[in-house]
Amino acid sequence: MTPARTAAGGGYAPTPADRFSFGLWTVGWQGRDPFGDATRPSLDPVDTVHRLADLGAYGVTFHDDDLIPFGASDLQRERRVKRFRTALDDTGLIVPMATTNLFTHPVFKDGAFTANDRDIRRYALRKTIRNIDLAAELGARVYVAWGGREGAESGAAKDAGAALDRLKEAFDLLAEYVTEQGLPLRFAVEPKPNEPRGDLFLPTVGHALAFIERLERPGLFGVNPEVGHEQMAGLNVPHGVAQALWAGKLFHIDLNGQSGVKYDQDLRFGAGDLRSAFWLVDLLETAGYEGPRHFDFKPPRTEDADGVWASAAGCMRNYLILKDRAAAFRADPRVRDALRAARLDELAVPTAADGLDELLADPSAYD
Ligand code: 3MF
Ligand code: MG
Ligand code: MG
Repeated sequence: MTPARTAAGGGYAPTPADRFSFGLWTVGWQGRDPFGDATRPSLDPVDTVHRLADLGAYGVTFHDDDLIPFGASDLQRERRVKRFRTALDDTGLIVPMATTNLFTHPVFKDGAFTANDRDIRRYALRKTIRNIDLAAELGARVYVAWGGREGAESGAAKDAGAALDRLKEAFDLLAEYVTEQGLPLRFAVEPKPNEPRGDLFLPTVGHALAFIERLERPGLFGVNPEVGHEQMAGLNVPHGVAQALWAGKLFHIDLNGQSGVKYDQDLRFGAGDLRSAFWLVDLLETAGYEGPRHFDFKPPRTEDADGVWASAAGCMRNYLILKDRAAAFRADPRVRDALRAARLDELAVPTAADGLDELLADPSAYD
Protein backbone atom coordinates (compact mmCIF):
# COMPACT_ATOMS: atom_id res chain seq x y z
CA MET A 1 0.00 0.00 0.00
CA THR A 2 1.26 3.45 -0.87
CA PRO A 3 0.98 5.95 1.99
CA ALA A 4 -0.62 8.48 -0.37
CA ARG A 5 -3.61 6.22 -0.84
CA THR A 6 -4.10 5.19 2.76
CA ALA A 7 -3.35 8.42 4.65
CA ALA A 8 -6.31 10.70 4.00
CA GLY A 9 -9.79 9.78 5.26
CA GLY A 10 -9.79 6.10 4.40
CA GLY A 11 -7.70 6.71 1.27
CA TYR A 12 -8.11 5.32 -2.22
CA ALA A 13 -9.71 8.50 -3.49
CA PRO A 14 -9.97 8.29 -7.28
CA THR A 15 -8.73 11.08 -9.50
CA PRO A 16 -9.24 11.68 -13.25
CA ALA A 17 -5.73 10.25 -13.78
CA ASP A 18 -7.18 6.83 -12.84
CA ARG A 19 -9.42 7.01 -15.96
CA PHE A 20 -12.59 5.72 -14.34
CA SER A 21 -15.78 6.04 -16.37
CA PHE A 22 -19.41 5.01 -15.93
CA GLY A 23 -22.34 4.52 -18.29
CA LEU A 24 -25.36 6.77 -17.73
CA TRP A 25 -27.39 3.53 -17.64
CA THR A 26 -25.38 2.09 -14.71
CA VAL A 27 -25.99 4.56 -11.89
CA GLY A 28 -29.18 5.43 -13.78
CA TRP A 29 -30.56 1.90 -13.53
CA GLN A 30 -33.94 2.23 -11.85
CA GLY A 31 -34.02 -1.35 -10.64
CA ARG A 32 -36.45 -2.71 -13.22
CA ASP A 33 -35.86 -6.45 -13.65
CA PRO A 34 -37.83 -9.29 -15.28
CA PHE A 35 -39.81 -9.76 -12.07
CA GLY A 36 -40.17 -6.27 -10.65
CA ASP A 37 -40.79 -2.64 -11.41
CA ALA A 38 -38.53 0.33 -10.82
CA THR A 39 -37.48 0.99 -7.24
CA ARG A 40 -35.76 4.31 -7.91
CA PRO A 41 -36.66 7.48 -9.81
CA SER A 42 -34.87 8.29 -13.05
CA LEU A 43 -31.72 10.40 -12.93
CA ASP A 44 -31.07 13.55 -14.93
CA PRO A 45 -27.91 12.95 -17.02
CA VAL A 46 -26.73 16.45 -16.07
CA ASP A 47 -26.85 15.58 -12.34
CA THR A 48 -25.12 12.29 -13.07
CA VAL A 49 -22.25 14.10 -14.78
CA HIS A 50 -21.81 16.34 -11.73
CA ARG A 51 -22.01 13.46 -9.25
CA LEU A 52 -19.52 11.35 -11.19
CA ALA A 53 -17.10 14.26 -11.43
CA ASP A 54 -17.42 14.87 -7.67
CA LEU A 55 -16.63 11.21 -7.03
CA GLY A 56 -13.41 11.42 -9.07
CA ALA A 57 -14.42 9.77 -12.35
CA TYR A 58 -12.98 11.15 -15.60
CA GLY A 59 -15.58 9.96 -18.08
CA VAL A 60 -19.22 9.25 -18.76
CA THR A 61 -20.63 7.06 -21.52
CA PHE A 62 -24.12 6.62 -22.94
CA HIS A 63 -26.50 4.79 -25.23
CA ASP A 64 -28.31 7.19 -27.56
CA ASP A 65 -31.57 6.57 -25.68
CA ASP A 66 -29.99 7.24 -22.26
CA LEU A 67 -29.38 10.81 -23.32
CA ILE A 68 -32.19 11.44 -25.78
CA PRO A 69 -35.40 9.52 -25.10
CA PHE A 70 -36.53 7.33 -27.99
CA GLY A 71 -38.84 9.30 -30.27
CA ALA A 72 -37.76 12.76 -29.05
CA SER A 73 -38.22 15.63 -31.50
CA ASP A 74 -35.22 17.35 -33.07
CA LEU A 75 -35.73 20.33 -30.78
CA GLN A 76 -35.85 18.14 -27.64
CA ARG A 77 -32.76 16.34 -28.88
CA GLU A 78 -30.89 19.60 -29.38
CA ARG A 79 -31.81 20.82 -25.88
CA ARG A 80 -30.79 17.57 -24.18
CA VAL A 81 -27.43 17.49 -25.96
CA LYS A 82 -26.78 21.16 -25.17
CA ARG A 83 -27.44 20.68 -21.43
CA PHE A 84 -25.26 17.58 -21.39
CA ARG A 85 -22.44 19.34 -23.19
CA THR A 86 -22.63 22.25 -20.73
CA ALA A 87 -22.36 19.81 -17.81
CA LEU A 88 -19.30 18.22 -19.44
CA ASP A 89 -17.71 21.65 -19.93
CA ASP A 90 -18.52 22.67 -16.34
CA THR A 91 -17.04 19.53 -14.79
CA GLY A 92 -14.25 18.60 -17.21
CA LEU A 93 -15.71 15.10 -17.57
CA ILE A 94 -15.12 13.57 -21.01
CA VAL A 95 -17.06 11.09 -23.16
CA PRO A 96 -14.53 8.36 -23.99
CA MET A 97 -17.13 6.00 -25.48
CA ALA A 98 -20.70 5.89 -26.71
CA THR A 99 -22.98 3.10 -27.89
CA THR A 100 -26.42 2.36 -29.35
CA ASN A 101 -29.50 0.94 -27.71
CA LEU A 102 -30.60 -1.75 -30.16
CA PHE A 103 -32.50 -3.85 -27.63
CA THR A 104 -35.14 -1.96 -25.59
CA HIS A 105 -37.70 -0.93 -28.21
CA PRO A 106 -40.06 -3.73 -29.29
CA VAL A 107 -38.97 -3.33 -32.93
CA PHE A 108 -35.70 -5.00 -31.89
CA LYS A 109 -37.42 -8.08 -30.44
CA ASP A 110 -35.67 -10.29 -33.04
CA GLY A 111 -32.37 -8.41 -33.01
CA ALA A 112 -31.10 -5.41 -34.94
CA PHE A 113 -28.30 -6.06 -37.45
CA THR A 114 -29.38 -9.71 -37.60
CA ALA A 115 -33.17 -9.29 -37.40
CA ASN A 116 -34.92 -11.45 -39.96
CA ASP A 117 -36.88 -8.35 -40.99
CA ARG A 118 -34.71 -6.32 -43.43
CA ASP A 119 -36.46 -3.03 -42.57
CA ILE A 120 -35.38 -3.43 -38.95
CA ARG A 121 -31.80 -4.06 -40.02
CA ARG A 122 -31.78 -0.90 -42.13
CA TYR A 123 -33.35 1.11 -39.31
CA ALA A 124 -30.79 -0.24 -36.81
CA LEU A 125 -27.96 0.94 -39.05
CA ARG A 126 -29.46 4.42 -39.39
CA LYS A 127 -30.02 4.65 -35.61
CA THR A 128 -26.42 3.64 -35.00
CA ILE A 129 -25.03 6.08 -37.58
CA ARG A 130 -27.01 8.92 -36.06
CA ASN A 131 -25.48 8.26 -32.67
CA ILE A 132 -22.00 7.79 -34.15
CA ASP A 133 -22.26 11.39 -35.36
CA LEU A 134 -23.17 12.53 -31.84
CA ALA A 135 -20.45 10.39 -30.26
CA ALA A 136 -17.83 11.97 -32.52
CA GLU A 137 -19.20 15.46 -31.83
CA LEU A 138 -18.82 14.85 -28.09
CA GLY A 139 -15.24 13.66 -28.53
CA ALA A 140 -15.66 9.89 -28.12
CA ARG A 141 -12.85 7.73 -29.50
CA VAL A 142 -14.47 4.34 -29.06
CA TYR A 143 -17.87 3.17 -30.24
CA VAL A 144 -19.08 0.04 -28.44
CA ALA A 145 -21.30 -2.47 -30.18
CA TRP A 146 -23.05 -4.94 -27.92
CA GLY A 147 -25.31 -7.29 -29.85
CA GLY A 148 -28.25 -6.80 -27.52
CA ARG A 149 -30.76 -9.17 -29.08
CA GLU A 150 -28.64 -10.62 -31.89
CA GLY A 151 -29.42 -14.26 -31.22
CA ALA A 152 -32.23 -16.78 -30.95
CA GLU A 153 -34.12 -19.14 -28.69
CA SER A 154 -34.96 -21.85 -31.17
CA GLY A 155 -32.72 -23.57 -33.70
CA ALA A 156 -34.89 -23.02 -36.76
CA ALA A 157 -35.72 -19.37 -36.02
CA LYS A 158 -32.35 -18.04 -37.13
CA ASP A 159 -29.87 -19.09 -39.79
CA ALA A 160 -26.61 -18.56 -37.90
CA GLY A 161 -24.45 -18.35 -41.03
CA ALA A 162 -26.74 -15.79 -42.66
CA ALA A 163 -26.87 -13.86 -39.38
CA LEU A 164 -23.06 -13.65 -39.31
CA ASP A 165 -23.12 -12.44 -42.94
CA ARG A 166 -25.52 -9.67 -41.94
CA LEU A 167 -23.46 -8.81 -38.85
CA LYS A 168 -20.36 -8.51 -41.02
CA GLU A 169 -22.29 -6.42 -43.53
CA ALA A 170 -23.44 -4.05 -40.78
CA PHE A 171 -19.98 -3.59 -39.28
CA ASP A 172 -18.44 -3.12 -42.73
CA LEU A 173 -20.99 -0.39 -43.51
CA LEU A 174 -20.35 1.34 -40.17
CA ALA A 175 -16.59 1.20 -40.72
CA GLU A 176 -17.08 2.60 -44.23
CA TYR A 177 -19.12 5.43 -42.75
CA VAL A 178 -16.54 6.52 -40.14
CA THR A 179 -13.76 6.19 -42.73
CA GLU A 180 -15.58 8.30 -45.32
CA GLN A 181 -16.52 10.92 -42.75
CA GLY A 182 -12.98 10.96 -41.37
CA LEU A 183 -14.23 10.34 -37.83
CA PRO A 184 -11.58 9.36 -35.26
CA LEU A 185 -13.62 6.43 -33.92
CA ARG A 186 -12.80 2.77 -33.51
CA PHE A 187 -15.34 0.06 -32.73
CA ALA A 188 -15.27 -2.28 -29.74
CA VAL A 189 -17.43 -5.39 -30.04
CA GLU A 190 -18.86 -6.53 -26.69
CA PRO A 191 -19.40 -10.29 -26.42
CA LYS A 192 -22.06 -11.91 -24.24
CA PRO A 193 -23.17 -15.56 -24.27
CA ASN A 194 -26.89 -15.19 -23.50
CA GLU A 195 -29.48 -12.83 -21.95
CA PRO A 196 -31.73 -11.36 -23.10
CA ARG A 197 -31.82 -13.97 -25.91
CA GLY A 198 -31.48 -17.67 -25.14
CA ASP A 199 -28.19 -17.64 -27.04
CA LEU A 200 -26.38 -14.64 -28.52
CA PHE A 201 -24.02 -14.42 -31.49
CA LEU A 202 -20.38 -13.53 -30.69
CA PRO A 203 -20.77 -15.11 -27.24
CA THR A 204 -17.19 -14.73 -25.99
CA VAL A 205 -14.03 -12.66 -26.51
CA GLY A 206 -12.60 -15.49 -28.61
CA HIS A 207 -15.60 -15.59 -30.97
CA ALA A 208 -15.43 -11.81 -31.38
CA LEU A 209 -11.69 -11.79 -32.10
CA ALA A 210 -12.12 -14.43 -34.80
CA PHE A 211 -15.10 -12.57 -36.34
CA ILE A 212 -13.20 -9.27 -36.48
CA GLU A 213 -10.54 -10.79 -38.74
CA ARG A 214 -13.22 -11.50 -41.39
CA LEU A 215 -14.27 -7.82 -41.61
CA GLU A 216 -13.22 -5.50 -44.44
CA ARG A 217 -11.46 -3.08 -42.06
CA PRO A 218 -10.32 -5.26 -39.14
CA GLY A 219 -7.98 -2.52 -37.91
CA LEU A 220 -10.96 -0.42 -36.91
CA PHE A 221 -12.34 -3.16 -34.65
CA GLY A 222 -11.40 -4.42 -31.22
CA VAL A 223 -13.28 -5.87 -28.27
CA ASN A 224 -14.99 -4.59 -25.14
CA PRO A 225 -14.89 -7.59 -22.79
CA GLU A 226 -17.21 -7.47 -19.80
CA VAL A 227 -16.13 -9.28 -16.64
CA GLY A 228 -19.52 -10.85 -15.92
CA HIS A 229 -20.23 -11.83 -19.52
CA GLU A 230 -17.15 -14.06 -19.78
CA GLN A 231 -17.94 -15.61 -16.41
CA MET A 232 -21.50 -16.38 -17.53
CA ALA A 233 -19.80 -18.77 -19.97
CA GLY A 234 -17.60 -20.15 -17.19
CA LEU A 235 -14.48 -18.55 -18.66
CA ASN A 236 -11.38 -17.05 -17.08
CA VAL A 237 -11.69 -13.28 -17.54
CA PRO A 238 -8.00 -12.34 -17.20
CA HIS A 239 -7.12 -14.97 -19.81
CA GLY A 240 -9.68 -13.61 -22.27
CA VAL A 241 -8.49 -10.05 -21.68
CA ALA A 242 -4.88 -11.18 -22.03
CA GLN A 243 -5.69 -12.67 -25.43
CA ALA A 244 -7.38 -9.42 -26.50
CA LEU A 245 -4.26 -7.51 -25.40
CA TRP A 246 -2.03 -10.03 -27.17
CA ALA A 247 -4.00 -9.42 -30.37
CA GLY A 248 -3.78 -5.63 -29.91
CA LYS A 249 -7.57 -5.57 -29.62
CA LEU A 250 -8.39 -4.40 -26.11
CA PHE A 251 -10.07 -1.13 -27.13
CA HIS A 252 -12.26 -0.80 -24.02
CA ILE A 253 -13.38 -2.84 -20.99
CA ASP A 254 -16.57 -3.21 -18.94
CA LEU A 255 -15.69 -3.86 -15.31
CA ASN A 256 -18.13 -5.35 -12.84
CA GLY A 257 -18.54 -8.32 -10.50
CA GLN A 258 -20.22 -11.70 -10.94
CA SER A 259 -20.60 -14.77 -8.75
CA GLY A 260 -20.35 -17.70 -11.12
CA VAL A 261 -22.24 -19.07 -14.08
CA LYS A 262 -25.69 -17.50 -13.85
CA TYR A 263 -27.64 -14.46 -15.11
CA ASP A 264 -25.73 -11.22 -15.77
CA GLN A 265 -25.37 -9.88 -12.24
CA ASP A 266 -23.53 -6.61 -12.94
CA LEU A 267 -22.32 -6.42 -9.32
CA ARG A 268 -19.98 -3.65 -8.29
CA PHE A 269 -16.39 -4.32 -9.33
CA GLY A 270 -14.67 -6.87 -7.06
CA ALA A 271 -17.90 -8.30 -5.64
CA GLY A 272 -18.46 -12.01 -6.16
CA ASP A 273 -15.16 -12.77 -7.90
CA LEU A 274 -12.43 -11.08 -5.90
CA ARG A 275 -9.57 -13.34 -6.97
CA SER A 276 -10.38 -12.89 -10.64
CA ALA A 277 -10.68 -9.12 -10.11
CA PHE A 278 -7.24 -9.09 -8.50
CA TRP A 279 -5.63 -10.82 -11.50
CA LEU A 280 -7.52 -8.63 -13.92
CA VAL A 281 -6.29 -5.42 -12.28
CA ASP A 282 -2.77 -6.86 -12.11
CA LEU A 283 -2.99 -7.51 -15.87
CA LEU A 284 -4.48 -4.16 -16.86
CA GLU A 285 -1.95 -2.26 -14.77
CA THR A 286 1.10 -4.15 -16.03
CA ALA A 287 0.26 -4.90 -19.67
CA GLY A 288 0.20 -1.32 -20.91
CA TYR A 289 -3.60 -0.91 -21.23
CA GLU A 290 -4.20 2.82 -21.37
CA GLY A 291 -7.92 2.96 -22.10
CA PRO A 292 -10.78 3.77 -19.76
CA ARG A 293 -11.54 1.67 -16.69
CA HIS A 294 -15.24 1.62 -17.44
CA PHE A 295 -17.77 0.31 -14.93
CA ASP A 296 -20.85 -1.41 -16.32
CA PHE A 297 -22.51 -2.35 -13.06
CA LYS A 298 -25.92 -2.06 -11.44
CA PRO A 299 -26.38 -0.61 -7.97
CA PRO A 300 -28.58 -3.16 -6.13
CA ARG A 301 -32.27 -2.38 -6.55
CA THR A 302 -32.58 -2.41 -2.76
CA GLU A 303 -30.46 0.76 -2.61
CA ASP A 304 -31.79 4.30 -2.45
CA ALA A 305 -30.16 7.26 -4.22
CA ASP A 306 -27.33 7.51 -1.66
CA GLY A 307 -26.62 3.82 -2.13
CA VAL A 308 -26.27 4.36 -5.87
CA TRP A 309 -23.39 6.79 -5.44
CA ALA A 310 -21.86 4.74 -2.61
CA SER A 311 -21.75 1.67 -4.86
CA ALA A 312 -20.29 3.68 -7.75
CA ALA A 313 -17.60 4.94 -5.38
CA GLY A 314 -17.15 1.33 -4.24
CA CYS A 315 -16.33 0.20 -7.79
CA MET A 316 -13.49 2.70 -8.02
CA ARG A 317 -12.27 2.11 -4.49
CA ASN A 318 -12.15 -1.65 -5.03
CA TYR A 319 -10.16 -1.14 -8.22
CA LEU A 320 -7.66 1.12 -6.45
CA ILE A 321 -7.29 -1.25 -3.49
CA LEU A 322 -6.63 -4.14 -5.88
CA LYS A 323 -4.17 -2.01 -7.83
CA ASP A 324 -2.22 -1.41 -4.61
CA ARG A 325 -2.40 -5.07 -3.63
CA ALA A 326 -1.25 -6.22 -7.06
CA ALA A 327 1.69 -3.81 -7.01
CA ALA A 328 2.61 -5.01 -3.49
CA PHE A 329 2.40 -8.63 -4.68
CA ARG A 330 4.72 -7.96 -7.62
CA ALA A 331 7.20 -6.05 -5.43
CA ASP A 332 7.36 -8.64 -2.64
CA PRO A 333 10.78 -10.41 -2.69
CA ARG A 334 9.15 -13.66 -1.51
CA VAL A 335 6.81 -13.57 -4.50
CA ARG A 336 9.70 -12.87 -6.84
CA ASP A 337 11.60 -15.84 -5.43
CA ALA A 338 8.55 -18.09 -5.76
CA LEU A 339 7.95 -17.04 -9.38
CA ARG A 340 11.58 -17.71 -10.22
CA ALA A 341 11.35 -21.10 -8.52
CA ALA A 342 8.29 -21.86 -10.66
CA ARG A 343 10.44 -20.87 -13.69
CA LEU A 344 8.05 -18.22 -14.96
CA ASP A 345 10.92 -16.35 -16.57
CA GLU A 346 11.64 -19.40 -18.75
CA LEU A 347 8.27 -19.09 -20.47
CA ALA A 348 9.43 -15.81 -22.00
CA VAL A 349 12.28 -17.62 -23.78
CA PRO A 350 11.41 -18.85 -27.32
CA THR A 351 11.20 -22.62 -27.53
CA ALA A 352 13.20 -23.02 -30.75
CA ALA A 353 14.82 -19.68 -31.57
CA ASP A 354 17.27 -21.36 -33.94
CA GLY A 355 14.48 -22.83 -36.02
CA LEU A 356 12.92 -26.18 -36.81
CA ASP A 357 16.07 -27.76 -38.34
CA GLU A 358 18.10 -27.06 -35.20
CA LEU A 359 15.31 -28.48 -33.05
CA LEU A 360 15.17 -31.69 -35.11
CA ALA A 361 18.96 -31.95 -35.10
CA ASP A 362 19.12 -31.65 -31.30
CA PRO A 363 19.00 -35.18 -29.86
CA SER A 364 18.73 -33.87 -26.31
CA ALA A 365 15.32 -32.39 -27.13
CA TYR A 366 13.78 -35.81 -27.58
CA ASP A 367 15.96 -38.68 -26.42
C1 3MF B 1 -25.50 -5.79 -21.26
C2 3MF B 1 -24.39 -4.83 -21.36
C3 3MF B 1 -24.71 -3.56 -22.07
C4 3MF B 1 -23.54 -3.03 -22.86
C5 3MF B 1 -23.88 -1.73 -23.51
C6 3MF B 1 -22.82 -1.26 -24.45
C7 3MF B 1 -26.49 -2.32 -21.16
O1 3MF B 1 -25.20 -6.88 -20.51
O2 3MF B 1 -23.34 -5.08 -20.84
O3 3MF B 1 -25.14 -2.62 -21.13
O4 3MF B 1 -22.39 -2.89 -22.11
O5 3MF B 1 -25.03 -1.83 -24.25
O6 3MF B 1 -21.81 -0.63 -23.82
MG1 MG C 1 -21.43 -4.16 -20.83
MG1 MG D 1 -23.68 -6.73 -18.78
